[in-house]
Amino acid sequence: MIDIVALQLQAGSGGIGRVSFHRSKYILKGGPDGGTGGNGGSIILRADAGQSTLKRYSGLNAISAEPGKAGGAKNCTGAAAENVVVSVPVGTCVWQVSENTPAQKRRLSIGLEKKIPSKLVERSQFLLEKEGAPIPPALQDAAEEPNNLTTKVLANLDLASSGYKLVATLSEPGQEVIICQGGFGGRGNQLFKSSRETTPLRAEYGTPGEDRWVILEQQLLADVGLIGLPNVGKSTLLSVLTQATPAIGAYPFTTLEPQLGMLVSEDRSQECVVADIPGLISGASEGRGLGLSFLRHVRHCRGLIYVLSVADELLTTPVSEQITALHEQFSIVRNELLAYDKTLLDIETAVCIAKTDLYSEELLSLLEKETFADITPVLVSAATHDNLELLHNTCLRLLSGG
Ligand SMILES: Nc1nc2c(ncn2[C@@H]2O[C@H](COP(=O)(O)OP(=O)(O)OP(=O)(O)O)[C@@H](O)[C@H]2O)c(=O)[nH]1
Ligand SMILES: [Mg+2]
Repeated sequence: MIDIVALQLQAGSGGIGRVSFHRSKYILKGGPDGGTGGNGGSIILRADAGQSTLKRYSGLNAISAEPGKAGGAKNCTGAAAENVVVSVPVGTCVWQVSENTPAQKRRLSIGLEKKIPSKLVERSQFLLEKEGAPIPPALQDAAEEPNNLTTKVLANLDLASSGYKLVATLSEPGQEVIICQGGFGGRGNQLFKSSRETTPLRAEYGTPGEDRWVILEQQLLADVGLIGLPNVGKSTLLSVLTQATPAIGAYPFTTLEPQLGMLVSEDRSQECVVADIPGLISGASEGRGLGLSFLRHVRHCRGLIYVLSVADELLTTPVSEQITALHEQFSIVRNELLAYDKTLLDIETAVCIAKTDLYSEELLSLLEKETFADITPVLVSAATHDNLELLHNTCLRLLSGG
């Protein structure tokens, strides 16, 4: 799943203003008639309910809109360029890495929802020695290119503490953000005519388009996340709680990407999106196993369910060891969450002990009295569906805020 990409977004600059003078059969040198350039195309991000991933933007480095056309003679205004609409999945966050000067000016003065009016935009002029002389090139103003945003770095990036700015969140279908506004067309020499300046040889450059490097991050919009060590039975629980059909395997790291399923209350009045998160291991915060990049997705969950189970090889050991192992699992997962982002510990939590069909009566009766950080665990078997309804209700309880 491609859920994070870095891209340069470049709006088009405005078309250059024209220096020209009216010519006709009987008038050799008429008044100035250089037209204004057209506006550059803007880049608009739009949340599209039909878009499920950011995959189409992976491997792309830049998306640009065209510049406006130059102004023409005879007071012709250059054509404006088309806007470019970039469709992203609902739930996409836009983090800014760098921006050029016009991009910064609008962001700080107007915000990205609105366009900056032309009167607030700085313009620069050029002066020709004579009509038809070459136009000196305009100064360039580009956003600084980041040099460290490889796919691997992106996958493990903790955006919240990266220093990048969250500039927009597209959470509603159809929501739009003008992420880069196109430049304005430069005025032609016709507009500089005055009683003192009857033959102006000056006109304006088009203003530069906004240029931004951004990271687009797709948030999985899950209500409840299932977290735990590899192989504890998270995907199996998702498959029995919801209609989802995740891969299930008798080995660690079967799940490589978060999976979602929809759980519906019996009276169909409530829906809860449950996410099965790949297994965490001790040291995941230092990049071991699959790392912790997936925890990015649980940050917005209403509730987290820690899934614990006794590993097959411990099923024949004394029950006290089994219980100790469960407590160890709980603290490993908790410590990894803490290392990733301590605010994850503020999310409403439940504990589920899975695979109870495999356990001895003795273990089960002791587990009934056990608590994990003061939380009474729900004892469940996905194989026999024992207590499944209780877990089902736990998800709905977390959804409605505990
Ligand atoms: N007997 C029994 N086996 C179970 C139960 N739940 C899961 N298992 C088995 O446990 C193994 C791991 O299950 P998964 O659901 O893939 O575990 P996971 O936590 O998603 O694992 P990762 O994706 O690797 O993190 C599989 O062989 C399952 O068949 C259960 O309730 N009873
Ligand atoms: Mg799994």
